[in-house]
Amino acid sequence: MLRGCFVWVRGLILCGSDNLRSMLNQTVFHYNEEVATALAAQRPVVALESTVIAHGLPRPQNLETARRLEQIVRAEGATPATIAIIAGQICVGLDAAQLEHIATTDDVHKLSTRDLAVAVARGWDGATTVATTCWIAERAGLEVFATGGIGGVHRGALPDVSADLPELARAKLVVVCAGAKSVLDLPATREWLETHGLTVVGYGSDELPAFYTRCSGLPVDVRVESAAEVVALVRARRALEVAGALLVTVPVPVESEVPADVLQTALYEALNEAAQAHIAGRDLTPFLLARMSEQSGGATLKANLALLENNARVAAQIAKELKSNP
Ligand code: PSU
Ligand code: MN
Repeated sequence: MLRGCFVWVRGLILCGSDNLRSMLNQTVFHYNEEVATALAAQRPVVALESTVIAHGLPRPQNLETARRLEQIVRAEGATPATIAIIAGQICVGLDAAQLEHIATTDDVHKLSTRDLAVAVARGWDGATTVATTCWIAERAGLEVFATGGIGGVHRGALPDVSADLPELARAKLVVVCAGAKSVLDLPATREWLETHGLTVVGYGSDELPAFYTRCSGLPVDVRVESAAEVVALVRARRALEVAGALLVTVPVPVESEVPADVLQTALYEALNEAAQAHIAGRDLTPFLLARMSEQSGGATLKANLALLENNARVAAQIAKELKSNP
């Protein structure tokens, strides 16, 4: 079950830093066959994260969603690469048993940037956050990554800033998300993105979406209406060698949006409970998401599933457009 498929997707005739990169790929990353074949053939691939599966969604919806996201990417004509660490191996693309393992096993670690080398050294099983998925996807030769909502600056006195943000500032990927989670301090998160030079794209939107809702009152940097327009931005960024991820933010589909009053009540209840129970660090985000789902009678969960599916679809369309129009 743990056998990765050791297929080297980089060309053999490489020189200089490409050669080093290739050696790193060969020893560190384990591609499943579907992903290796797609990369070798220059076909579009979409990276998917696994923390949302292991820690962000309840069972059994988590495994169903993991499988559905992969199917949506395939239906759009791209290849899904769900990323996780299995027994200390960095897996780019999981087989059915590995996906089930990540979704149904209790001691799967939530791995952010600081944990990655520890997980490899200790042979852990771990789910990758946006931060670690970015780190891996970029080095594995992927260009597009779909997630739900990125981490950001949390509310409260302690400056709790998700490692997602600095990793996004370093990556060169296209990251498709529904904005930052409403549990966060959204204005502070927006400022952080601006300070670090991350371009925020609104996909059919003038405002940064707020995950469960379509609007935040905060502006995006540029609005686009199509995957082709995103690709035009990617090409300009590559020509200019601009660093940082291109953050493509897609509002949750309107029929799945959580009404503002339901959201406010659920959010404040969840934040209060987290403060009283001294929930902090890596446990905070999963706690808030789970409590809000209970408080809202499942409305936030429904929105979460809908936006994940929507983002996977948009990411696959962008990945396809990038390959069809090089
Ligand atoms: N968005 C979701 N569900 C999630 C997450 C984001 O809809 O579970 C996860 C992502 O993996 C993200 C992480 O990287 O939460 C951020 O956690 P933290 O705030 O602890 O950095
Ligand atoms: Mn944190």
